[in-house]
Amino acid sequence: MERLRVIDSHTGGEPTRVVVEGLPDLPPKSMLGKRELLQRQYDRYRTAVIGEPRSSEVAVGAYLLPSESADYGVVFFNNVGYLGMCGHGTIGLVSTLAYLGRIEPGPVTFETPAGIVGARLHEDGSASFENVPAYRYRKDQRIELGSLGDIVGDIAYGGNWFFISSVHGHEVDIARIDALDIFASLVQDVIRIKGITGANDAPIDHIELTGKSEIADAKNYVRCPGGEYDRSPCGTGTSAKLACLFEDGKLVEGQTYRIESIIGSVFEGSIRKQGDLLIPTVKGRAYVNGDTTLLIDPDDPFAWGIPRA
Ligand code: PYC
Repeated sequence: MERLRVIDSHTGGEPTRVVVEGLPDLPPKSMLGKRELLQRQYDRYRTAVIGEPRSSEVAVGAYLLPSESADYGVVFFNNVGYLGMCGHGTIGLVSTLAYLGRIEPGPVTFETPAGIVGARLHEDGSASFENVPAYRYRKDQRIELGSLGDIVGDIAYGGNWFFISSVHGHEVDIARIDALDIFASLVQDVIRIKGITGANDAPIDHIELTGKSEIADAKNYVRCPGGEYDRSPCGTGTSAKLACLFEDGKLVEGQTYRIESIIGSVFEGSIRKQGDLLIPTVKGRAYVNGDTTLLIDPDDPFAWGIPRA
């Protein structure tokens, strides 16, 4: 029987399951190398940890790994593959390390496949992270949706690739979640079919629809690559949005921007300039809600998860 110790948390409603013990040895030094090996040789761990029947499609996983260039290494993954970075997951990871007694309030660094991310556990239990540089790749990209007309938005990077639109004709409200899911899924399909990409042909795998908020500066609906919507305001999506606002002159350096998720949780973000680079900081709060040992029983036909259609 294989055993994996996982710590569960949620950040503004979005779950993160951190694997802290039980993974096989991953010899490559960099997180990019470790991610490639995980993908090629050990993908069954991803489906065992966050797939059904143990977990759910919405969960994001994180392998906590040793790093030579930061305090910890991390590779994030979801129901369909691996992420370059994950903002809510980073906040969840900081809370997980605090729960394990491995960090005190103060700074901590992570090596991710997207680059080094600095984070901080605050005295009040909240956490923030200074992300990899964010940028807008294309402004006002028009996408034709056939009989539904066109949608215009920005293509931007915040550790993952986003198509971000605030003029989409939909109310960003949890009561409209089915319509938002169907619409964003269509936008995602058209983007893929038309070959619209980020820089260096990177797939745009997150769709971000922004609307009005009564408690923050804006409200976010974000569709993730596996078809689930982010319950949090999305840390990498917030980073990409901050870069677009900054480029449009709607946000100045150091100004706090508050963004509400589709379920009402809030992140705060701001931009710092470093030369020509835009460095976003995003702050939120996670709660640890599980400390579990997963058992992989060789007799269990679904020990490694239920294969996705
Ligand atoms: O918070 O960056 C994020 C994120 C990406 C996918 C789900 N959450």
